[in-house]
Amino acid sequence: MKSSLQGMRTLAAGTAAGAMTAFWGVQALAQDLMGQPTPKGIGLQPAAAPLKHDAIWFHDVILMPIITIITLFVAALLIWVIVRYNARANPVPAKFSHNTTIEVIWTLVPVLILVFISIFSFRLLFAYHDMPRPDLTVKAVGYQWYWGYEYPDHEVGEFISNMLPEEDARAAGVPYLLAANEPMVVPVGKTVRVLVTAADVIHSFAMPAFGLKTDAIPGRVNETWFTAEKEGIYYGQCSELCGADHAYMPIEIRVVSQAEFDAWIASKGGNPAGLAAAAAADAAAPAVEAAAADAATTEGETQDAAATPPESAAPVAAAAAN
Ligand SMILES: [Cu+2]
Repeated sequence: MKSSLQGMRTLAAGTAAGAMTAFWGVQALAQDLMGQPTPKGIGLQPAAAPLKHDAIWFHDVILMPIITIITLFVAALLIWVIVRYNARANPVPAKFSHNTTIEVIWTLVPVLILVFISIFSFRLLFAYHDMPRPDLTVKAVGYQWYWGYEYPDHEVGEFISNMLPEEDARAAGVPYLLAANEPMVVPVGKTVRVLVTAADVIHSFAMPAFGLKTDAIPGRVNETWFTAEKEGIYYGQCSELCGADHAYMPIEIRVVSQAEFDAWIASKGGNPAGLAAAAAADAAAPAVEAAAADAATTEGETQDAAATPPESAAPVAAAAAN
């Protein structure tokens, strides 16, 4: 009995040591790639945006220690019960079935652990909602099975981003299944507001290096944001099962310098002035709308206004038609 237990202990110690070596060995071997998954990697992708730093901190500093302690504690309890209270070691079991103190403890302690986690969890959630003033907006539309990107501030209409075919990806030395023929391009260090929606079924816009995962829902616009810290190529994928080619609609984001971004916008036939131009247009638009609204209210009943457009609004309507 004693020798078999000792054998088990040695085996357990050996297994644990082996597992730890494998764990740290993999950690040491795998130099995590920026913006894409690493073969044999087990950690989160390295962060390239503020939200991801916060998410990694929450995972590594708050969640993992709690998970580890609870797992070890429960495993130790199980082993203790198996060894100490089996039929041979404890032939006459106790007859009690309640213990108020322990019941209060095992109700309260998990509640307190969850409250503790929620403090940091909510902080992270609020950080996601607390978008700084965006420097540019990109609209991402999910389709079966590709993405469409539009730059409304820069007057770049929607263009389609498909997965790069295998031969092209191999020839270009980029990861097949992750690389796209038309990437989303954004300037480094600028806050990008991403408006996410879909045209057919639910998709999900996910970019691990930026800590993003936002559902793309038909008829709804979800909003998320990132500020890319480093130039480079970042890969993500649709993260909602959306049909047969769900695995073949990657997301590629290229983070480039402002000058390169402006050149890219120009090559797409857009206006590199971007938000400034859009703000000027916005400033002009409300004046026209207000004039039309004023005219409608002075006309009296809305039905009349709808039936016969007021004279002052007529030129606006005519201009819009032209
Ligand atoms: Cu999808």
